[in-house]
Amino acid sequence: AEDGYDLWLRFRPLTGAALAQTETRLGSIAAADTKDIAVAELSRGLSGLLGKPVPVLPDGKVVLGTADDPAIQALGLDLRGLGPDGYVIRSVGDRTIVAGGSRTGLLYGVFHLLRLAQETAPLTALNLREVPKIDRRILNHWDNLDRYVERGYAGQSIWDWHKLPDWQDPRYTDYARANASIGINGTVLNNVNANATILTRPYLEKVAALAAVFRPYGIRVYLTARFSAPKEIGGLPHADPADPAVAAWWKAKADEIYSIIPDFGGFLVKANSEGQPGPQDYGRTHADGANMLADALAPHGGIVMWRAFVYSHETPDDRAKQAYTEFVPLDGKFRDNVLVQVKNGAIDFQPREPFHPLFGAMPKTPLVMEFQITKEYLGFATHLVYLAPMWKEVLDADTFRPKQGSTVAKVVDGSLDGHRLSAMAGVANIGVDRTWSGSHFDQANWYAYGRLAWNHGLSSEVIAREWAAATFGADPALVNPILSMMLPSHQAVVDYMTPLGLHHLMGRGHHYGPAPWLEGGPRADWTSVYYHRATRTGIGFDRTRRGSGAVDQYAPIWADRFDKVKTTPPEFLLWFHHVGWQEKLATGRTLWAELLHRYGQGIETVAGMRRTWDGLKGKVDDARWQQTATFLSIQHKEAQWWRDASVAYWQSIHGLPLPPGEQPPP
Ligand code: GCW
Repeated sequence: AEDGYDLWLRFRPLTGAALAQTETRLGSIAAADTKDIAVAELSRGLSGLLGKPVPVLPDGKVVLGTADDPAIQALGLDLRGLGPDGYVIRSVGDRTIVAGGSRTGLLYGVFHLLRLAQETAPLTALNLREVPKIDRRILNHWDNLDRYVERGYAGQSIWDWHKLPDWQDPRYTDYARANASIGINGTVLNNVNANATILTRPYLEKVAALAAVFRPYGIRVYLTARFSAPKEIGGLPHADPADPAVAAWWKAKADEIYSIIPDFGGFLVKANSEGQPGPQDYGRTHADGANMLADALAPHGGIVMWRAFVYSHETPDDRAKQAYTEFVPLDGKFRDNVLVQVKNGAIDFQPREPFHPLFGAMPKTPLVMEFQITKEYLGFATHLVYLAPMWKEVLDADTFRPKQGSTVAKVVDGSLDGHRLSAMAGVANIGVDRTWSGSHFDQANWYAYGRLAWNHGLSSEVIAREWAAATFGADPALVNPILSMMLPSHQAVVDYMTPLGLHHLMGRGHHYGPAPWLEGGPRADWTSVYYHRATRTGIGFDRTRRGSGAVDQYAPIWADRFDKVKTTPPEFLLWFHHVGWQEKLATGRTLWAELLHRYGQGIETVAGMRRTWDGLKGKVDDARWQQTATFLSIQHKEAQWWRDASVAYWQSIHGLPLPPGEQPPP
């Protein structure tokens, strides 16, 4: 049965013209090194597509090699500038050459060729050259050592620490294959809310075993380092970065790690955020803490990714402003193997946020984009939400720093400020569920993340097409309707949960379902009323110069635009402004009527997705069809729940009747 375990690497037999073409063009393989993993992957994929074993022959049709293989050099292709990860795919006569800058690049090239074959794209006259735009394309697992995954909706962690290092679950290899197939080349194994135990010798040996499984696939491991580890597992009285004994402990720890994992990637750190320990506990700065770790890793080529997701209990200032306030003064103070990791928006992975104002504001520091693949605030695994459009919106945003055309993507890929290091991080949606991701369509978000980390210039639609063809089959009668469900799904969730710039109205703690009424509790910014500020007369967070002033963390051109209702994009209206319920918007509706309209649109889009999926019954295998149909019905019900709960609550505040034409909930 189709249970989703194979992800987008299904390789079910082709038929008709696609089969004939693949057989003619890719029916056999030649390789300088027949033991290379790229040969194994190509042969596995093609054998599936052709429904029979694909031979490896001296004069095979598909020629695999790296730029330093004499057989490849003899072909006279231009292989300059490929770097280790780049590759070329070229049709030469009746042969197809795949040449990688290294074995990793070759592996990526092979997966690209397989993708073309799965998509039933033309396989003649191929002339492709690919080099990734970002060097470190990393997954962040928020996996605890007891296998609980923080914000994970796909079951337990796939890391079975108890049985490692001796037992290496075959699933680890499948994980590596899936990641390599989309260009992911790094993984942080443990939660940013870290447990120092992972840095003890027995656990490092488990980590080394995983690293050994991943290495042939070009994937390095990284770990989250708990800042207080010297105290907790090192026997030191404190973890003050200014104390040479603390620095020496980290240095020895780094040496130990590299002695068993020579290609270890480095550390990710969440410090002085949400109760985590950090340098500020000792009156030091984020830079002091990051630099100490960076010095320990530098001799081995390791890096530090220091998170900017900080906000403090004691600071009464607008939470959206705090990361910028703390980090901008530190620009230029970090070692050159430190990167600062910034979430796409300034609050917290909301269905939609304006780009984080730190992008463009720290030109001397390489910034890592942190996206959340797991759908914490997005309905978890049962809501079908394709996230590429949301990520693209942020990547394509123009920071106007220092001038027009300075997109967030160019900040992150390092091209704007000439940084040597560049990285993107995606908080993984992976667990032991048979689908890996909690649902069939959530696999698309893992896939899209990898593809965008490789090339942020790809469109959401192109990525969705690739994924849908590989996952469900290349027939346009399947792919087109599936795309018509995926592409509007992000706007739909924004509309039925938090339209017009509303944010953080989800239930406390779990962040599932509507709770705009949330107030009280330990801290103001863990309530909903903090964010929507609804009163009898109006709603929205005033972040203008008359309010919190957050607008001035953006380049002047944005600041001026966000400062006025008229020039604020409607999708961010209530993010930046407190607006009267009865105020007329550009759409001609009052704000109250516009909210109702948007809730309704979101629900209608989901209803449309259901109808489309119903039309695919019989065209998709029963198992995947049934699960998706059921999940869509949950999503539909919950979209209505979001509207009804929100509307009832807003009415309890302002007492207005429903706008004409709107029906009360049944
Ligand atoms: O989004 C919030 C989550 C926390 C998470 C934190 C973070 C890992 O609710 O679960 O902790 O962000 O990103 O550090």
